[in-house]
Amino acid sequence: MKMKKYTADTMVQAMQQVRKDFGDEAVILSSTIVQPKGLLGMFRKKRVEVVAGFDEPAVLKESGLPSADEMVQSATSGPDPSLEELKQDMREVKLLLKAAKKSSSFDQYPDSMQPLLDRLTAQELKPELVRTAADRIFSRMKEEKTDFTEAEQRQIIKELLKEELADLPFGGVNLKKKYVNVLGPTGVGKTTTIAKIAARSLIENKRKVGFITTDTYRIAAIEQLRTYANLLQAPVEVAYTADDFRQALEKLADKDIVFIDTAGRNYKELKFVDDLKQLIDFNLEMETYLVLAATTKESDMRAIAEQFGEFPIGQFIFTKLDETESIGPVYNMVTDFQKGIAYMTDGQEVPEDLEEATVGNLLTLLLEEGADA
Ligand SMILES: Nc1nc2c(ncn2[C@@H]2O[C@H](COP(=O)(O)OP(=O)(O)O)[C@@H](O)[C@H]2O)c(=O)[nH]1
Ligand SMILES: [Mg+2]
Repeated sequence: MKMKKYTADTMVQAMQQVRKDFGDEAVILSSTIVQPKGLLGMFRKKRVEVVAGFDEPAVLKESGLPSADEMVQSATSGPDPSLEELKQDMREVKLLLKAAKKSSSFDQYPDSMQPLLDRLTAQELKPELVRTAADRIFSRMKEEKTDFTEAEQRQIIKELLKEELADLPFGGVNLKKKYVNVLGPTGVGKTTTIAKIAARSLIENKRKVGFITTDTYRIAAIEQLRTYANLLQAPVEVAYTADDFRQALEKLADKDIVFIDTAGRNYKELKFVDDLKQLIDFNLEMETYLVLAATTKESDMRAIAEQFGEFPIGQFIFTKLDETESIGPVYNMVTDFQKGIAYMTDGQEVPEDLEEATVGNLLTLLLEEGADA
């Protein structure tokens, strides 16, 4: 077997050289990322080292990995390596292959950046954004000719992510609009969340609160809202029709803030969109929130947000942050749909488990929560 070592900037370039010399039949025996040595080595590009071979027996082609026995027979030049040595090499090759499969595509950045990049990837932040962040950190390091601690790197990412959120509204009810309306799929926590917000408005802001529910599909849903409202000694009006809704508005005329609960329906169906538009007067001075559970798959959240595109959604509310480790999708939704967050909730306790959203607390969750540095 002929073997040759290649060094190149990227794996693709290395493979091109291999193919030029050996054609498509070449076997890659090992591939290693080489970090240039020395203090400033980290600022130099990493190189890829590939050992390729050709003229292997058929068995090898099938297995995809060179077998030690075959290699002993085919190693024609130089002193014969012992079987043990070859077996050891084989194990290393296997480990390398495994590592190559697992490693992120962020190999070109210094080792000191890997923990943070791993975290952002684990958070399921968009890969393009992680790469932009990585480039920014790395170019600052090069400018200042110094390595940064993880805390310093986090600061740079924070600035970047903050810029992306700069123009979006964050924070909860401003108490200027009388009506607060929550939309969203079933079970995400709409009813629980308005109970929490209402309790805060009553207890902290001393506002007179009332409720209207249009979720009349299940008796239990009305009872659930009544239970919370009773605790707050606040009235609940049930609206089955647009007329009921208008009457409810009149009955609650003396309230400072009125919370409107809705049923989760499939708003891809135009009929439900129309029903809700008929029922609720969206021209009122109203804040309309789309409630999403942070536990929902990002692709499903997107589909839901699109479904609700017919409604004048001002901000998102994200619930169930206590039940997920990855906050990236929350961030991705905010930037992609260009909507800020009013509240985030992290538990079932009313009214405790509710937090007004700020850019700061979103970024803390994303970058710092649970981090050991
Ligand atoms: N773990 C967790 N559960 C929540 C949270 N918010 C709501 N829930 C629970 O989710 C379930 C559905 O809530 P509900 O308010 O009835 O959802 P709705 O159908 O959208 O009105 C209930 O068991 C709530 O206690 C949250 O932030 N964290
Ligand atoms: Mg409900």
